[in-house]
Amino acid sequence: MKKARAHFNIPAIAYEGPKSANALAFRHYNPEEIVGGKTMAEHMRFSIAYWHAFRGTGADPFGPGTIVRSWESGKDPVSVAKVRMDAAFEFFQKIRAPFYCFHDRDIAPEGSTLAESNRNLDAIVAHAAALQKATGVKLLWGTANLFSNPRFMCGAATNPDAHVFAYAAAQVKKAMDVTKQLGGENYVFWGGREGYETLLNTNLKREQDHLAAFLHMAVDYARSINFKGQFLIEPKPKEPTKHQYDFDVASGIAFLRTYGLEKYFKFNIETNHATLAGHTFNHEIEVAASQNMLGSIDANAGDLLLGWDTDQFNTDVRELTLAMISILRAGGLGTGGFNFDAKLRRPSIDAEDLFHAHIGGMDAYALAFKIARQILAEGKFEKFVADRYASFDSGFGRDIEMGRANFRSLEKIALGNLGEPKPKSGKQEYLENLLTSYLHG
Ligand code: XLS
Ligand code: NI
Ligand code: NI
Repeated sequence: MKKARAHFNIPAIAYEGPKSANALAFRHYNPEEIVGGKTMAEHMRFSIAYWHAFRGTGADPFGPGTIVRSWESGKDPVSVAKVRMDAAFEFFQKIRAPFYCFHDRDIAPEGSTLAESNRNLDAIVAHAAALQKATGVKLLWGTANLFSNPRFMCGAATNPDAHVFAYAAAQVKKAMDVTKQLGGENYVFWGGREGYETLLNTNLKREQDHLAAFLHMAVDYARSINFKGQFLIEPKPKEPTKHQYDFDVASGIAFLRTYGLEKYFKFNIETNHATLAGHTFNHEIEVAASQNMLGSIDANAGDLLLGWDTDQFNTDVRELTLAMISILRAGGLGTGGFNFDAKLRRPSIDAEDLFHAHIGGMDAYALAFKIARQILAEGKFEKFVADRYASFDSGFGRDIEMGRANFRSLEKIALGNLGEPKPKSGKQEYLENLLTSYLHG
């Protein structure tokens, strides 16, 4: 492949350490640094979200895009998409991200028929394969956009029209083919419009049955093409629809179990979706990890004062440290990674802002990772929690956990000579201060 011209007037980002005053350098993320026998790049598995970084325009419901990119020109949509992809891979390399993620329609323009869309996709996927080979950047996950086109206004797999269901099936089939072709390590299902606006026009039971049938077909198809990537459900409670079926991790688990799908899926947890569901990021990670279903992370943040998916870059080291503790305790993300499903604010129109945004996110995650490792190595919180449940380690507590106790045996104990249970402090304030001491000394 001939050497493409540079689209960014910015050199590759270097690690310069916490004292660096260079805003275009990493202060905490050193991709080559070895921690616990692996490089930081291998631990973090950072990924760039194509849709935000390379299709984001700054548009919002009150006005059109503000962001104009120098590479957005060409004689036809497919050639524009190729140049855009050249710029994207230049960015992936310069920001030192080993992975990227996409929706089918992010990378290639939709045609006037499905067959034409597939042809466009094939042309761009060939280009992506060559760029992946030339740069070493890999595909963390692929997915299908089943929410932008008006045909999906009432859902894809949960659409009341079987024709739309069939169209969505064909689109996911193709998206899985290209994800496999590009060596994608996971495949994501985010049900953007798999929900409802009003129950007045909705058969909730039938829609959930249809969604399950769709996911079973996806599992069967993956098997038939020998696609080994991990399937991930990305829960979100609302937006764009008022109620989405994959509301949060807990309802996702219940859904998967109800329909016999739990063996095939893990969760892609997005910070801002957790908070929209009324949970913390950490909560969603713990719920998934508790069932061995923690798959990957869509790394972003919401705004405390806004009730929608603002998809901001997360620089809250405290929140990320808590998340990292749970992730590390669960044994990491496996084939998953930290994908920056985050976008620039509307007035952040410079190409350089893409760098500032991702540097901030990567540094915050790297710092949180290191603090979390130290916290786990010292084990103070672990010990506190273990002690708190110690009464279940022996005696009748152990019998309860082992299924050897029942109401009669426990009544005998409660009526015996133990007296009243003795209240013990939960020590939340002490623990919060301990966390602060790790964060700020
Ligand atoms: C939207 C979702 C979406 C998924 C991929 O809120 O986060 O971007 O990550 O379809
Ligand atoms: Ni997401
Ligand atoms: Ni989102």
